[in-house]
Amino acid sequence: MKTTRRMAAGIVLRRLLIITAVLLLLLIGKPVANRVTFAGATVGSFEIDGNLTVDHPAPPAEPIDWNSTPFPAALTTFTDATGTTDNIFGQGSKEDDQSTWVCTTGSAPPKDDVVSEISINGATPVAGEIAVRFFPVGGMQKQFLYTNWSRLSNNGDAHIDYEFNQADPSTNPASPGCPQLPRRTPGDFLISFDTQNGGATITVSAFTWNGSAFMPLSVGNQGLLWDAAVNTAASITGLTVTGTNLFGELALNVSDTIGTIPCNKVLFASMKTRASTSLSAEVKDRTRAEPLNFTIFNPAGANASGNAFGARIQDTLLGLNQTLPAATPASCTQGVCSSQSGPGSTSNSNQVLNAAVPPPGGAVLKANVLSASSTSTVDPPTNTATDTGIAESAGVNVVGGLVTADVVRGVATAQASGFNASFSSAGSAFKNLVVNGAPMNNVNPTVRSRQLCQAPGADRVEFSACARSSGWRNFRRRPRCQHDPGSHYQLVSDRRGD
Ligand SMILES: [Ca+2]
Ligand SMILES: [Ca+2]
Ligand SMILES: [Ca+2]
Repeated sequence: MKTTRRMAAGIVLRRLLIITAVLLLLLIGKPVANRVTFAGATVGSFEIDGNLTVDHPAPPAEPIDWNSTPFPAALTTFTDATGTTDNIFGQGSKEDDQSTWVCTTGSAPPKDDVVSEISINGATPVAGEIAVRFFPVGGMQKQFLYTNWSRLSNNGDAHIDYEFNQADPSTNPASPGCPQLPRRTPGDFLISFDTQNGGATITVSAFTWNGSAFMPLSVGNQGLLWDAAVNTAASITGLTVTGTNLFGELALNVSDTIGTIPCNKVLFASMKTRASTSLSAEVKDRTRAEPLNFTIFNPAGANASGNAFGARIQDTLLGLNQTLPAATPASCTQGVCSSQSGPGSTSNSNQVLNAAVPPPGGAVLKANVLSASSTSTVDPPTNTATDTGIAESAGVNVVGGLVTADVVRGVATAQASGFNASFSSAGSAFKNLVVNGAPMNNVNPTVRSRQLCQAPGADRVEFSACARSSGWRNFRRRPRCQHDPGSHYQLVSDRRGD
């Protein structure tokens, strides 16, 4: 042949999903309607009463407690073990001197052993929580921090720390013996919860690290700028154990005490216990350091969108550029599209029977059915935005038998909350796939799976499944975007010859 002929025939199945969840912090809150329905102490419209239950008829939603549903504040949770597998500090580790820290495993003293005993509305128990939100006080938005803890034994007072560090432990460890926790840098801060007389007296104090020592910060008056309580009833709903002074909670007006924490600030938070009130005392138990979550629950500001198509055929030689089935709705530029803003669900689907490209004959692509659907959902109970696209092709024949399949089915689900993004291709499958005359094993792709097959005759066939989704956190200032690898799922046949 005097010229090189090239035929490239295209894409049997391509799937692309983009999902974004945009959760906006509403700086202008509504006035609390009816606070008198709760007789106990509140700070930041949070029930500080030593239990987890909302103790007033709801609605109104305020004031809140740990089992408020939905819980209207960003939540960071900690779990912790007890017994010989517990992550603890070794002997001689002093709170105020990270050079002495040794992180090891073993049993913490029972009174200093934080344990996962807090089960919110029947969920898997946790050892402690930190929540952050803005709430109006006298018409001004103030930032509040709410925390709780649970421990193994009430045989002694509780000395619980919540430490907030700017360094990432994976790059800046606390000490050679304790790479699990972050090294302190100036501006880090510590909030301490100390009981006396079995919980009859509680002291909340705050400190900031100046580079070499913790300096005290004023937290103002109890009942006004902070309040705290332990459980005085031996049995409370949501605590998986029985006994007083095994659960504690505090609320702190951050804005008017230690200063508002910028929501775009990356902070790692951890819980620790101390042998006594003094900051030079030994530290005992510890949790993992977790990224502090600033995500605000606001499904009204979330959006889910995505699209799907059964086949896209592009062939420059023949001048083909077609997506099947056709756009639904007509404004959709890439197959079947759906989009949902705010709570609810939207779905679209379309199909084409006996597809032949180009007609007649379908030399590039023939298929009995090409169908596609896309469903977008914003779900307030789970605080997630989800798009699921499904593309199905039956009786597929590409380029005169180069690729044949009884069924090609692609399912892609992308999900984003304010903090996490995930992708799943569960449900995707090929049936009786034959490439260039060679039968291929049926393939069931999974998340981010990638398989490369070299078929006889040097034709290249690639199967891939990956996801692109984005979730946003720290919405108040500069959003930080989290990306998973992109979302497409495709079977490509590319044949070249003389
Ligand atoms: Ca309560
Ligand atoms: Ca531990
Ligand atoms: Ca523990």
